[in-house]
Amino acid sequence: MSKYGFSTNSIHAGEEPDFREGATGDVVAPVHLSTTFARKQVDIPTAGYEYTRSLNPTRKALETKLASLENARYGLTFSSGLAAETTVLLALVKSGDHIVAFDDLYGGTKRLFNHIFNEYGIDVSYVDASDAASVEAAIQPNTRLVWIESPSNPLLKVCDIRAIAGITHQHGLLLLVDNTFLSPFFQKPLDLGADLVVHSSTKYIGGHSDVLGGAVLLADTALYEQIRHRQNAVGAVLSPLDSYLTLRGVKTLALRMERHQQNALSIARYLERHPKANRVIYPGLASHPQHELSKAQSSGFGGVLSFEIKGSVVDAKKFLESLHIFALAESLGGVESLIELPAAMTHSSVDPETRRKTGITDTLIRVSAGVEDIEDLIEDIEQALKQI
Ligand code: P1T
Repeated sequence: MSKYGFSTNSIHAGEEPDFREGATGDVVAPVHLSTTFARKQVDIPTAGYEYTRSLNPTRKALETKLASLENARYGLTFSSGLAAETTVLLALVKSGDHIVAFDDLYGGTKRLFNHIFNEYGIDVSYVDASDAASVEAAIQPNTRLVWIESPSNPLLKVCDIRAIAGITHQHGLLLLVDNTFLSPFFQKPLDLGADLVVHSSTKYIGGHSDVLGGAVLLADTALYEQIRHRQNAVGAVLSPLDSYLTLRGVKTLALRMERHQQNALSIARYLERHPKANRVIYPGLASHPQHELSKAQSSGFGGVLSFEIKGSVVDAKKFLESLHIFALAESLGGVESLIELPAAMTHSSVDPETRRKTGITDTLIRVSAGVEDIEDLIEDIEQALKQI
């Protein structure tokens, strides 16, 4: 583990200047666009590099950096969060296996389970993992993996990662935590007992809504080799230019996360007092059911909150379409504030009955607080709420 702090690692890890003979001492990791690497002798790849799908120096710099930020031994980066998830599943489960998954997950992750892996004989049970006992109750003899997000998307439910890791390991299973919402700055699931962390680095890690990517971080060598083998075999890798953009973005992660959180908390407090808002959900509010747990297992609450418009779907849409600064868009974690209607956008692939059961109502709005001036953000919300 590195002796340096989070910000120091986010800037320097994986990007130490190279002073060897012939090297130029770049302070920023060079972008290695070459798809292939020449060698002098048939049996000896130059510095271990053969072909960019297998290994690329720019991608490796990012993987080293992300591993240091999650206190992981190994990092792998992918062309998207879903590419990371797909590759992990290809490595960890086979036909006849069973997964216990949180019932509140990103809609695309549920689509991957229900529409793709189900067809290959992988069975998934969805449970409310914010109650750790329900995870244990769903374990079957063929269960291989427990898959959670904490906080979850879009309901910001928080799971007791330590407790679930305990249960998972008692049954000889693996625990995967999607840490996209808090980023390693606020939460390090491996330190809490998880076996694997996945990220959509499209979000806070990249931070600027200009690069799609995914990451897997872990400590176990055998698991790492399995996932790396599948990644190379299916080709789900992050490109050199996207690795560079992500390296550039992640250097300011600590600064951004502090501000995202500050703005999210201010917006949540404002909405809690507003007569046209209902059910404001943010783990940083004392009213959140797992506020104390969040404080115990994470060093912050993140930049995403959800709430309901007191009114109809038409009112919710009118509000969203009246905003000037908030972009009405999917995704989260960029410097710009984003807002969306999960039932119609990010979670439209989840069937309406499941949405209703899990609490994703048609008027639920998800906010990704950016890092703009908070006065401008509140004023924008205020004027849009006046339109309904
Ligand atoms: O979009 P992609 O980089 O493939 O990542 C998928 C993904 C995985 N995990 C979580 C928690 C996510 O939120 C996402 C992507 N989510 C959105 C695009 C969204 O607006 O919620």
